[in-house]
Amino acid sequence: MAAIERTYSMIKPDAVRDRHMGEIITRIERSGLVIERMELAQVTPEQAAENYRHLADKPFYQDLIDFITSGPVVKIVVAGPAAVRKMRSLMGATDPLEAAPGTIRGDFALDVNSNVIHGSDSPENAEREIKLFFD
Ligand code: DAT
Ligand code: MG
Repeated sequence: MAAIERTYSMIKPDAVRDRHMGEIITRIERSGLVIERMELAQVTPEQAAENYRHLADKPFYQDLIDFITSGPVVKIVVAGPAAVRKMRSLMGATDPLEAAPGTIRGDFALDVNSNVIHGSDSPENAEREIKLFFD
C-alpha cells in the first residue's frame, strides 16, 4: 500500500461562478482520492501573491492575481496515494487547449487565464500551500 500523501487544490472563481463545483468535487471523489478539508472562501491578495510567487516576473502575473481574487474559490485538501500527481492528472495540462478531453481543464475551460482548478506541483509545495490557505 502506497503512503498517503496530501495535496492542495482550489476550484477557481470561474468554475464557482459557472456552477461547476459540484461536478469537479464529484470527479475528485470518484477518483478514489479523499477530501479531508474543504471551504468556500475568498483568496486574499497576500495569499495570491504567495501562491503565485514563482510567476511574479511574468507578463500575465497581475491578471492572474486579479482573477484568483475576483470571487469565491473552493479550497480543498485532498489525500491519497500520490495525491499530488493524481490530482495533476485529473486536472490536465495548464493550458486548457492542451488539456485532454476527460480532464477537468480539458472539459471545463478554453482559456489559460481562467483554467478552473489549481493543484500543487510537489509534496513540498502542497504542505506550504495547505498552511498558507488553512492556517
Ligand atoms: P499550474 O496551474 O498548471 O500549476 P503554473 O503554476 O505554471 O501552472 O501557473 C499558475 C497559473 O498561472 C496557471 O494555472 C494559469 C496561469 N498561467 C500559467 N501560464 C500562463 C500563460 N502562459 N498565460 C496566462 N496565464 C498563465
Ligand atoms: Mg502551479
